[in-house]
Amino acid sequence: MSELIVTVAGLIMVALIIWWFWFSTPKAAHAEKDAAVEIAVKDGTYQPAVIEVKAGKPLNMNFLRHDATPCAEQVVFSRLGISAHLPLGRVQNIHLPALQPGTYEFTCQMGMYRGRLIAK
Ligand SMILES: [Cu+2]
Repeated sequence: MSELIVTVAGLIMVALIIWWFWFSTPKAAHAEKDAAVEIAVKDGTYQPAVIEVKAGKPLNMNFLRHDATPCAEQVVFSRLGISAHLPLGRVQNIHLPALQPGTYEFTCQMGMYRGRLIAK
């Protein structure tokens, strides 16, 4: 009987985890026209992590790093060959050239923090 309870509890846990992941998929934020994209580096994530931007227009991003971990120190746009140091608690502006339509990932050096620009 107790084994059954453990099994059922386990299944409920799994269902909750799946539900949580399903409903917590980040929705794409939209960059305001001509405004910089504001990104908070917080709690192990970039917030927002998915941003829709206009293709064919240069773009400014403002990163504000809250996480003290050295892991968050650097942001890398590998496809663009751009990287920047993010000072703790101070906004770091990053200028990006006009993007071709497509997806551009940005990550910390180790790829633990992950974000995505979707240029349309
Ligand atoms: Cu990292």
